[in-house]
Amino acid sequence: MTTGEKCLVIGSGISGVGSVALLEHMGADVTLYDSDEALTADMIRGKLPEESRARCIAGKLPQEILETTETVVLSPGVPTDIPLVNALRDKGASIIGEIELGYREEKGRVAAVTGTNGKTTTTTLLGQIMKAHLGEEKVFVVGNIGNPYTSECLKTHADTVTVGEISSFQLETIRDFHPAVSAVLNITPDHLNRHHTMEAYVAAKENIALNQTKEDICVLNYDNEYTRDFGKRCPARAVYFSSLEELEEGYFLKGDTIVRSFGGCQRELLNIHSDMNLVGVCNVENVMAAIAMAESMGVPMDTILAVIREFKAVEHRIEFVAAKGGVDYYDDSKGTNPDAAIQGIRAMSRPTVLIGGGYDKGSDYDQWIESFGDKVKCLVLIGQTREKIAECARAHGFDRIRFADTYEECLKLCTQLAEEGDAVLLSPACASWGMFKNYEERGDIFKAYVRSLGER
Ligand code: UMA
Repeated sequence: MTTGEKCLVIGSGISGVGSVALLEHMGADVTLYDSDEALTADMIRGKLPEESRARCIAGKLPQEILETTETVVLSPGVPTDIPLVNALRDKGASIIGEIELGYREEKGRVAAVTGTNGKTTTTTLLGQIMKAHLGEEKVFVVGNIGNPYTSECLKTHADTVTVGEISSFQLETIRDFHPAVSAVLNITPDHLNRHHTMEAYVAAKENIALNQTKEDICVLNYDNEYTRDFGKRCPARAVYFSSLEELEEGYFLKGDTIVRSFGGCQRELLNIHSDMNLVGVCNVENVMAAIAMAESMGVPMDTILAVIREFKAVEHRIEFVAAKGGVDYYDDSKGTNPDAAIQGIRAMSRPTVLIGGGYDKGSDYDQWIESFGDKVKCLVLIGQTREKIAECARAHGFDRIRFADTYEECLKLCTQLAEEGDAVLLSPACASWGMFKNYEERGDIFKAYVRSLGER
């Protein structure tokens, strides 16, 4: 980045705001643009610190900016193939994402987690392990988890570790981003309206290892066909984990025990019931990935295991909320795609009233419906996808379906339908967009409702 370089940041969410501050620190001439017609330049300016001198533009981008921009920083939510981005690319502008920009100021080591599901839990756990090892002030947890990399990268130095949750959106626009250890937890269909094809989605995920070499580690799920296959082509040294098979080299689940096996030497690490507070096979996999990553970052096993024993579920991820009137309520609002929602159902051990539906990401719901088995006693549907899901459910012979027009109505209906001994699970298999600001808001409203319920 040269002083006075003309930079255009697209998107005035938290990534855009972080990018503007970093670019100004680097001496760039910055424009912050947001295509949302409902915003005004003043509203965008209001998101920036007072000292910012960035130009703010809402709605349509003036031709002059299009012509003169040298570097474009895309927020994750901005597709890389929209006409505006294509036009900027055609004019010769360099296009990067917010993660790449943050990485340019990185001075320490980086551990990066991607995957369709489990990213937040694994990133949070790994962050806590690294903090237990190095001290709070030497670890930064950034990325899709909700903390922009650009807001933290200037604090890094040779002894720090940055743990990043990196989405496929963010991986589309990296260039030099180079983690010492990466992980691809699993890949199942998601975000196909953005990536268009499964091939493009997989390629974006695999970008996490783009700049890695055999000196680096890439932790992969042996049970997922995409990630197992990637191990054969991955530029880093692949380290596998499996919840289904005993591995000669790697980490695996044997009965109720997580085992580490390398060089012909096996060690039993922990019992998944007595040593873990998390439920579900997906969490066993997340824990194995975090162990593998932490070990390769030089953390002693005793430290790793001590943190895992204390670690509680991440908010909104198969999170136990409360038992009311003999009904257990779980918030899995982060179950924003069918595969994540399947993990939610698998983790239930009671007849379950399930809340589904939301924003349409172009997902197929067949496997999710098939995973209901006898466990789901009723499916309560809300949002844009409700008819599509209901049609799919009926095609699979599942017709215990109820519709709700509002979220409030949906929550009340679930309480009426659930009997003592049942569970109510919010695990919608869809994004929250359109009805809520984000999945956190959807989960928070659910939890507030549950906590307000009396013991009937
Ligand atoms: N915008 C444009 N032009 C466009 C599209 C969007 O100007 O073509 C504008 C919107 O009007 C809006 C702004 O961009 O004002 C929003 O930017 P953004 O969607 O990138 O949102 P941020 O607030 O910057 O949050 C992003 C991530 N959002 C997305 O990927 C959609 C956050 O992940 C992430 O926590 C944050 O950066 C920090 O890294 C959220 C997410 O939903 C949690 N992620 C997806 C997921 O987990 O499934 C990938």
